[in-house]
Amino acid sequence: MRRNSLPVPDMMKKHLLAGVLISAILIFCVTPARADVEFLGNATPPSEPLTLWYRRPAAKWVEALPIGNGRMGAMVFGGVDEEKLQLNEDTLWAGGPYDPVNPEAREALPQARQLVFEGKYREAAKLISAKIMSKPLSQMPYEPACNLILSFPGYASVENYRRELNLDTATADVSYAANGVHFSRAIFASPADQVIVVHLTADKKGSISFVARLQTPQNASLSTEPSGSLVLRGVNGDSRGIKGALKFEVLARILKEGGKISTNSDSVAVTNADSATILIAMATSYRNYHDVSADPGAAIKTTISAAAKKSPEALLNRHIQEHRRLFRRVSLDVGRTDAVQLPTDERIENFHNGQDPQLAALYFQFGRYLLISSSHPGGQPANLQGLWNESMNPPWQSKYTININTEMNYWPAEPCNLGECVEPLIDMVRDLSETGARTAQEMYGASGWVAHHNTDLWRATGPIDGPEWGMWPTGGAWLCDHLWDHYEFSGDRKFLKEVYPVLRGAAQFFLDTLTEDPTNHWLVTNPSVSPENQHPGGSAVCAGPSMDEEILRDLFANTIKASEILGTDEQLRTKLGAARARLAPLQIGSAGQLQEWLADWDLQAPEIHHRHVSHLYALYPSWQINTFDTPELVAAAKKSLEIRGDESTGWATAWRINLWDRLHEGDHAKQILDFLLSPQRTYPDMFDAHPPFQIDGNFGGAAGIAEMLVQSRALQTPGPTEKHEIELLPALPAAWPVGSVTGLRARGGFEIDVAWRDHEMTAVRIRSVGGRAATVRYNNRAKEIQLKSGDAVQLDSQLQRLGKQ
Ligand code: FUC
Repeated sequence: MRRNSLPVPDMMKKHLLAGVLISAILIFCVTPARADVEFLGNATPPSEPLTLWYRRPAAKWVEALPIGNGRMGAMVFGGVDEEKLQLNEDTLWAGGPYDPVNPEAREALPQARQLVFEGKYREAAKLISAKIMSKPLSQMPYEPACNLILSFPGYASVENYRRELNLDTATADVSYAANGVHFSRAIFASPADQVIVVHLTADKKGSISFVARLQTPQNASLSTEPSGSLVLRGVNGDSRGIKGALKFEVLARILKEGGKISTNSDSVAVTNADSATILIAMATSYRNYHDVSADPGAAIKTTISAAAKKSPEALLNRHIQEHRRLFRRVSLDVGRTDAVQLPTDERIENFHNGQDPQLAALYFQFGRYLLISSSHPGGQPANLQGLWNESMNPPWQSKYTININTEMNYWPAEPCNLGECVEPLIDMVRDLSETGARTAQEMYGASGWVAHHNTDLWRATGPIDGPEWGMWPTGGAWLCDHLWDHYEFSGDRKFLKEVYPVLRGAAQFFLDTLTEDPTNHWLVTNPSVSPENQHPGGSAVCAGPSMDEEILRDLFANTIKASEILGTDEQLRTKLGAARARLAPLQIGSAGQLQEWLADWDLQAPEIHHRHVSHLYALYPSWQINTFDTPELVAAAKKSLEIRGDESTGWATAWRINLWDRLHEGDHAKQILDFLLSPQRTYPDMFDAHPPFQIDGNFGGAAGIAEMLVQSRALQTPGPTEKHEIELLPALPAAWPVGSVTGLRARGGFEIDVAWRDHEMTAVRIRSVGGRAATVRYNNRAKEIQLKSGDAVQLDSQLQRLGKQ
């Protein structure tokens, strides 16, 4: 991979010396070399309670604050001598279009299957390693674009410094006073105008001076434009033999009121301005996974010119309006104490004291904020770090790990009323159904499509990393849950019709590849793994791990249901029904646990506390195990959870919260949430510590809080009829005796506001979005409701009607 090279274009060379001299003088004038700034006085806490805030600039990346418009993101450090915005663009990944399928795979598969069925797992893994794994063995990393650095005149001391991220306005603000002048910085990534805006103001005219530069680890060249713009043009990195095929461009235009602006070869200086605004736009040549012919320069020039015509206030207003359209749909109140007056890092340190319920609400809304900021229609889905990554070689390439992590990213989306934010994921699944059809054909000789345990910008679908991780054919099938759920939560039949071929293709692959297990004659996946968990046979490679059978039970049921609703594919429906009946059933093992594998291996596996709890997919996110219909399996799932333990990596901890919610054990779930929100699993900027940073824990944690308050499911009744159930406060923790939530969504297309006091529900308002019927449950009571789309009903604690609205 090429890094740290900043070739200087020829035309610039002759101006270089002069440029360096001017730049040195400017930097010297406005940035005296200074060690530490002294921070005096205590800023007052922000008035908006949904704010993360701090008394010092960020010293580390996981202290910086994330902003994003779904496509472009920045981590804002908020320094006094120097502001740093670490910038990302969501299509800037290494490599170019590629097909990783191993041409030897298809021939080797029957032998691998045979070895697995004979119990020769190590030999199977060896063969898979040699002949079946993809080439290259890894996928492409997500990469940073550059840093914007603003060097300010130094100060020996500043007063009342405050750095914050207001979740309601989606702005990062910095303010302080120095030499009697009060300075403010507002930074936001606008989805409305497709620019990142840095707006610098002071309460005394002529006080704004700084030098702006861009720095990058990419192979790129920097230039400036006399109008006061910084321009970075580069190409993405190569990786694992796949050549970088993307061009990218960053444009930062600096505008000021009053004072002077001067430009040299690699920086722009503003001196003694009254205010200044920096507009940043970024783009790559990526059009889609097989087309990299877009013109990034043309696109961003137009964007910046349009934004420059608007005042900073207008840009801010348009940004806030678009953000609030989504953000304000849901409110959560679980109590508030004086702890809200403290900076966020101190609150995280103290959370274990149990005196700060509002921090859980802040964490919940931060999860929603992160999803809005990292997954906007038209952009890429949220990856392992959402949108925010500073490294050319991030952990797990910051890609899409689809054996849990990407799915978890989207767990809060539908219940937390952010259905639009799922669109990038749906688009990705559509792409995967194309690339995965090639993989299905070339690798397995099968119809339909398949994706293994990871994918990247190029929608690679082959098995990677090694058999223990990658030999898992069920990633695409699991992603299909999110397509079905998007329908369930909205009732949008047009959408269902559009994505039905994707569901059908995923199911068809398994009709072609499921194999009869010689002992029980069940239809099983082979070769596969129970994600990343070794069994006692010396490998993770196996046949029919419980998770696969569970995912396929849902995929087949949802495809059957969709075909019934759409009145199509009757024959396929029959085939799917027959295959579904022959999948391996859920089994209870000798310790009373839910079996993770076909054999009762759980207690002999090398890592009984393993972070993945794949077999518990049946309890959450699926509803195959639930407190209403399957009491024995509920007990078995609980036993498995107890064996696994509560504390794990970030996302694995978050999964456990949702699982205990489904067991209706809110106090247990809350105890795990307390661990997730401790400094061991939450960084000062509230990013989830896997560790290192991985965003799935944030999203899984937010989903876990929603699931304490409202749960909903679709009953799989045969035929085109649809039946739904909504449970109110199913796992309310005792620690939150009073509270309310508004705007949560339920399957069947409902919007729910619910309030409680003394641990009891006081009232619920249910508004229909999809016009379907549902059973509402609270405690042991149930009530049938049937509302027209747009109508609402209010019920009391006895589920008696309070009046129609
Ligand atoms: C899976 C997990 C790891 C990590 C990685 C990105 O492999 O087992 O914990 O989250 O994905």
